[in-house]
Amino acid sequence: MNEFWMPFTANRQFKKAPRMLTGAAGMYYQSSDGRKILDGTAGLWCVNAGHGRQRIIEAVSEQIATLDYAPTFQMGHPLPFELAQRLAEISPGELNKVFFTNSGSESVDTALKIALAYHKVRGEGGRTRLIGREKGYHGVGFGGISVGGMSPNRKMFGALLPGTDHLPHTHHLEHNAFSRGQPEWGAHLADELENIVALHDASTIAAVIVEPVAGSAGVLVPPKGYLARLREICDRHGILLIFDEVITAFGRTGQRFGADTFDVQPDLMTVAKGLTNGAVPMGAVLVDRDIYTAFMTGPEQAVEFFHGYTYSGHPLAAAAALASLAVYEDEGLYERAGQMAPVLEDAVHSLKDAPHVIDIRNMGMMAAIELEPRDGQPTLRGLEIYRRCFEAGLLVRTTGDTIALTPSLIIDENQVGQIVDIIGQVLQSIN
Ligand code: PXG
Repeated sequence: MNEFWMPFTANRQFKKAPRMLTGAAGMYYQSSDGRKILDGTAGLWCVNAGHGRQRIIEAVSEQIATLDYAPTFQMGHPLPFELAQRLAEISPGELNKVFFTNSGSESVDTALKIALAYHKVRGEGGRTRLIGREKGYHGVGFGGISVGGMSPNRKMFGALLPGTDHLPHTHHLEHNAFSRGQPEWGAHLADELENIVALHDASTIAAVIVEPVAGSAGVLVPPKGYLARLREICDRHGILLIFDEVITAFGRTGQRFGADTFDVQPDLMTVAKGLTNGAVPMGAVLVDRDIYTAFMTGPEQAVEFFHGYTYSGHPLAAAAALASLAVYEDEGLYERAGQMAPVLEDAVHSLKDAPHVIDIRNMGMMAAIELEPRDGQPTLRGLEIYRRCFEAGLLVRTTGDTIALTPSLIIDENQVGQIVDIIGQVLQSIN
């Protein structure tokens, strides 16, 4: 029990009272004490089609028996080519070149490197600055934490990447509390990018990276018009716009991608999580065709981009991804997410008058309930709710004193009702 150094976990506390999951099917986990736990978080925002999907199990099982591993450096095997083509078909706009990674963090660092190298190959090597946003989460690589805006994830790790800057976040309860969907207030916060450009000069800025909906920070939905304004400013100054869709891709916003829902086209998009329904680690960067083309110069035998992972395009991951995408499409799960979104919205907003609630927000199949922190003890109320919900048979995420709900897209109305009932009861029962 003591040997596993658990990620993002209070290790000592957990090991005193472990919460162990031993099985999963559909919308439910099984816990080691034999209880059925309703999964309100799709694992960690990744099991979009629910657990234990037969088609994915079969695809991965067949693949491991056929070709367990093959390199993609100077060598190939069919599945990542097939998967890249599939992703190109469904991706918005011209995001039809695909670089494979093994996680969201690797996707982010890969996207940032593509952005820097893109400017370099075009003779604009002075564009080295990377702009993120306060409260942003872009994984835990050095690139991702440098553009990220979660201070606990940054402050222990030295100087980070030089030349980063951050947009202000958009979370202001005095203006946008209890918004249903996109807040009316806040598009002007995108204009801060103009100030950052004025400060550093456009010729030094390579890219801006944002989550269309900030997930880890507790479902911060972009104000109406905000993302379009970021796009305009980036265009005006030759800056690439990266959407980190590790959470928002594959149905989470009520359509395939956040870029579809918000109708704003990024130059690069990072994905992971739902790409394989969480079954095998895999990430990808979807890249605009023109960016890829800019690299395809020089002698044909020369490597164009010195980057990649042993497991880029891993056969098992690619098999899982192809099967997952097929499940999403064939079962109409993107449409279903769009249809269930108002159900989730109404359900969570019914908790408006529950004790401690200071904000409720939602977008697609994501919702958050923010609570007043206890005096002098921030996060403790959130932690207690997390524990109580688990005891009551419901898995939620809490980030600080915010409860995040991100169920699989297969959830039904009854289960949405159960989630909200349990949370309502727990809120009544704690101080
Ligand atoms: N970008 C975004 C937008 C993410 O949400 C990552 C990158 C990194 O992905 P990997 O696969 O390297 O973990 C993420 C990950 C939570 C939570 O509940 C969120 C994430 C991971 C774990 C927990 O807030 N997001």
